[in-house]
Amino acid sequence: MGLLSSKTLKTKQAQILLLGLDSAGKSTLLYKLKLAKDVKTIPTIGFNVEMIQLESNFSLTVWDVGGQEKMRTVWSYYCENTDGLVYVVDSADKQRLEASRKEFKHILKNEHIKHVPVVILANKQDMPGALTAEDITRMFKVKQLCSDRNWYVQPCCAITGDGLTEGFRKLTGFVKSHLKSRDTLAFVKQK
Ligand SMILES: Nc1nc2c(ncn2[C@@H]2O[C@H](COP(=O)(O)OP(=O)(O)O)[C@@H](O)[C@H]2O)c(=O)[nH]1
Ligand SMILES: [Mg+2]
Repeated sequence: MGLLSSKTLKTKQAQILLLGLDSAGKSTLLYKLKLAKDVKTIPTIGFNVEMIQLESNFSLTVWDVGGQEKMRTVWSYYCENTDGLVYVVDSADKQRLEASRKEFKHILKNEHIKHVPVVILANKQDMPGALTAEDITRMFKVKQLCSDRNWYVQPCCAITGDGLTEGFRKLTGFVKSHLKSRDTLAFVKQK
């Protein structure tokens, strides 16, 4: 009991926002990561929240807010206190890539997530004709839009789980260094 609580105390927690258009695969990948098995998802109403721990002393609380049009208007409210952003793209849905790019660009303008690291998940790589991570990097102008922060574009398939752990490991690394520099800045300001 004592051991358990001291261990829990030492575990750092980061808040992660999981965004992307509806049907991009957010809920599927969250539960794939969490349960490591396929689950049937229903469109997210309100939000799902899950704790993902890839390292012994660091856990991510991942908020899946839902991507339907009416939910997109509230994305910005969730940006406060966010330490990392995961943006999921349906790489095979060419008709909605432009809409996805617009939402991505819009969310990055939010004051609360300035400098917050971003991992884009180029999901549905199993689908024929899916755009590659490189295609999406280029189309979304990620280099340009994310020049003030750490970013990475990870190809993945939420159904099989391919690429998911890699993407979240990358994010964990980014978030750790982001928190460290934020803490240092706060310390310097305090002095
Ligand atoms: N082929 C394929 N289908 C996927 C993948 N990820 C999610 N889906 C499917 O896409 C649909 C929407 O997924 P969901 O997780 O509900 O999307 P959300 O609205 O972003 O939460 C579901 O039918 C999923 O089974 C993937 O990597 N490949
Ligand atoms: Mg969902």
